[in-house]
Amino acid sequence: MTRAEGKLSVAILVPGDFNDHAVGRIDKAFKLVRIERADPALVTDEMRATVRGIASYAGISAAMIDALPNLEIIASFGVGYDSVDANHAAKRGVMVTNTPDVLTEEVADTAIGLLINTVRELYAAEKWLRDGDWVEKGNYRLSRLTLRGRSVGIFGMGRIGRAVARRIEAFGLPIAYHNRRKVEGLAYEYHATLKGLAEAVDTLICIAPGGASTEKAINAEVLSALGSNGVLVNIGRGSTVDEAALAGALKSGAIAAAGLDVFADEPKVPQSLLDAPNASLLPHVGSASVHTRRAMADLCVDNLVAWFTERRPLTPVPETLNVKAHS
Ligand code: NAP
Ligand code: 8YV
Repeated sequence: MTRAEGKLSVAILVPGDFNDHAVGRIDKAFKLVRIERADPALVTDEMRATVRGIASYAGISAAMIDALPNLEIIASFGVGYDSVDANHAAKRGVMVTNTPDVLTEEVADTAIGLLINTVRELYAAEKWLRDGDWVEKGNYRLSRLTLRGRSVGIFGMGRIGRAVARRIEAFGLPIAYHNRRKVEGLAYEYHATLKGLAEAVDTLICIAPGGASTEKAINAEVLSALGSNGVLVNIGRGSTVDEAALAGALKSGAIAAAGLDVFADEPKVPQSLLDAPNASLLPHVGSASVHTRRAMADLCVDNLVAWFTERRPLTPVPETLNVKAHS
């Protein structure tokens, strides 16, 4: 490895839009290469010959990995990496890293904000005030729903799920959860199936990863098990919810309300959800504060620096744990 004026002679490809702080650090430490999007058709011969790392928000497909024969590492920005083909990366001997922990508390805060907004209609109440309706028409209506008396189920009791659970405990509400495996030493009630969890609670918070194993797991059957007083909050991935079934359940009253930060085809949101008065919708802002995005950017770039200076990643994803650095 050669260093010229503190810069590593390693080309890092950054597809599309990316965090400014991360771009600044990559430009300082490496040879920054920009491309409009992570599309193999846009990869030039020079990129093919020189690119050894990718830093990205967006998806990296198997074809994109194959288009870069000298690729060693994909530093994905975010803890969820369902849009990166990590199994293919592992087969090709390419390391994949993500940004766990540094966003956990921020995303848990957002989940709680979204839950309260969904149940107590804070956005609609503020709009009532701003539109002059308080003066013109009187008090905002009483919210039909309340957190009082609710029982909460967490789908995905991982790092963020546990941070959400700690906050819910402070509200005095009982907590249960569903994962594929029971978490040893965790006192909350465990359900081996998602349907079983939905039957046991009236408030379901999803913070499970996306991908094949959770695809449309929250379907009509699970929503009907949640019941007519049911509230769904999804801050995990949009792909985990059958959105057509959810819109139907919100319209028919099969569940009472939903709060969604994530959607299956972002930034597109189905009209049926936009039209639902009992849905509270956010544009994927779970981790979106300057503070937390900077910490994520630093961890993303620190992974690249550690890989190219010390030949080790800081936060590898499980699929590529055994990938070794070429010496
Ligand atoms: P984590 O610590 O890996 O937790 C994931 C949890 O989900 C684990 O407890 C896991 O347990 C469970 N799980 C995984 N696959 C499952 C399946 N098929 N069925 C049931 N449970 C399953 O991850 P984290 O740091 O908490 O992050 C979780 C997810 O949140 C990310 O992957 C990302 O998609 C999402 N996220 C969203 C935002 C946002 O802005 N909205 C921000 C950050 C993260 P088992 O392995 O035992 O099943
Ligand atoms: C980010 C996220 O919005 O970390 C995740 O999994 O969903 C969010 O924190 C996203 O990764 C930025 O592209």
